[in-house]
Amino acid sequence: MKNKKTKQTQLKELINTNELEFILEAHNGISARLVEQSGFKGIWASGLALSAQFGVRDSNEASWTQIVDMLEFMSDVTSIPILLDGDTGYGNFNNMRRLVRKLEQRNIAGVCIEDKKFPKTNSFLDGDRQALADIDEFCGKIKAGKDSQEIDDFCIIARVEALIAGWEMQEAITRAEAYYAAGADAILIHSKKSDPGEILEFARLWGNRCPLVIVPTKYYSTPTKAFEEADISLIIWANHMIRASISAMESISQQIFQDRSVVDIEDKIANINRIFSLQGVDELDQANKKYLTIPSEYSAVVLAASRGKQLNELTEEKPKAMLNINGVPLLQRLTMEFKANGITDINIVAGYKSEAINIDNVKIINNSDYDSTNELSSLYCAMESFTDNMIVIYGDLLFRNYILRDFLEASGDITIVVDSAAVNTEISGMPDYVYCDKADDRSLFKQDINLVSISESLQKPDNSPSGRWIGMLKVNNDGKDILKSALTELARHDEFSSMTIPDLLNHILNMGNKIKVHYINGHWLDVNDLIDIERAGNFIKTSA
Ligand code: SPV
Ligand code: MG
Repeated sequence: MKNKKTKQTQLKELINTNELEFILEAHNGISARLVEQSGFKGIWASGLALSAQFGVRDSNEASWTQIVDMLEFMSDVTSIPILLDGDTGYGNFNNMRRLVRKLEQRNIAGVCIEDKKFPKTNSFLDGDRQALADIDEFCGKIKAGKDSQEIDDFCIIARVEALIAGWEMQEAITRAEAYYAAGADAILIHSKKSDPGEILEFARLWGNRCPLVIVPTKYYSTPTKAFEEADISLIIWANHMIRASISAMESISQQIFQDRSVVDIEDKIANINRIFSLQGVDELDQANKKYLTIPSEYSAVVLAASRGKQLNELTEEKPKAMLNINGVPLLQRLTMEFKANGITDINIVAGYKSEAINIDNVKIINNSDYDSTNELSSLYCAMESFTDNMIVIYGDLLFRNYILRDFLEASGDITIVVDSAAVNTEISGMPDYVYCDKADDRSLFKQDINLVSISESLQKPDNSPSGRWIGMLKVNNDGKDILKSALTELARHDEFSSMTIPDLLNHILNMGNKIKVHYINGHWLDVNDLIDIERAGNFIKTSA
């Protein structure tokens, strides 16, 4: 679980515990994450490392806003506090005030400033020649920083560079006292010596007046126990992540260059999934599931097993669904329509002259008993391919593209498309009259309409139907299971071989399920006879 304390409080506590604590350098988002994952309780945003990763010198060549921008990335991906190596505060007291406010806004826990002059250079470069800041001026900077902070626990650490610049121990103590009196939360005493002598001496003289922070870069071989015994509060491992990355990148880049191949380095470097995990890809996956409405993936089952006898010699060599309308087979148009709507899992139940169906990227399911069976048997053959979101459609259907697009968005477990304008129009095939609980009021708003029954003939002359089913239905959510169980049940029926989809729909209703109706007004046709072919040709010309 994430630490609930603010990052500022975490840092403050880290500095003030009686235990010796450690923070490690990081210089960008990914290194910051790695530091946290290793178990560190804090991050040192090193000026040396940050400027190095930009490829510039540690001499205030990177602007302070560039540094702060990087800190924002580092802070966003971590939950442990970041202590910024703020060099000299990037100017005078006024720059320091602004820095503190900007750091707080980016949730940085504290800043360490050193008593040198702007622009500073790294302490390990020409240390002796580095001019120290005037004590009073530096105290003013500390006070200004403390006065401008709005978060109580934001830490300002004063770094004493007297020993680096070649001054006596007394100068270091004098400065530390002044900085502490000015409000510093801790003193960082720095040394460039390879033994810890002067640091341990300083600690002894300081006598725990306030927390002491050290950077054992040069005197790294000192056993940690010695620092513990000297009552040091915080150790900064100040540059080890950037150095580790330089070594790794250097050797890998040289090897790739020499080998002219990456085969031998593949196992030596992090794999791509490791990058994804450090970037938090899993969190985005979870968030996608929570917040993004991903359109359901639909499949389609197209019933195309029949010959279409009324079309005589036109269907001698191919099934009706392969009839060319203005040069393109009906099934081809249908698959194009599906693909335009993102439906790529297309299952065509073929029967008569199935070998003539030469459509790319579709699955052909054979109903070998097509001659002696009807629609439900074909649908039954496709049962293995049923998916949770699925369109079932006749293969001889032509419709304007908005019809499928809108239908896919309609809600309901099982939904059918009903043309409310086609009640009285002359039709060639089965009329499939639909009776609904509400007539189509043709409003622009979505209506909640339920199917009451569907029949091939007018039920009662005075009970006019609400429309005609066009031969398109879909299932969502539980709809697939309902459809499957109804189909399985009817398959045991003696008359199953002669049953149609309307028989199935009525059975589903009789089982106590609801079927929703999506009304349209024209803009479709099916092809049953020669007149239909002419109408279809015109339909395509006018819909284009
Ligand atoms: C840094 O990490 O940038 C520091 C520590 O300031 S040192 O490089 O030792 O000066
Ligand atoms: Mg630095």
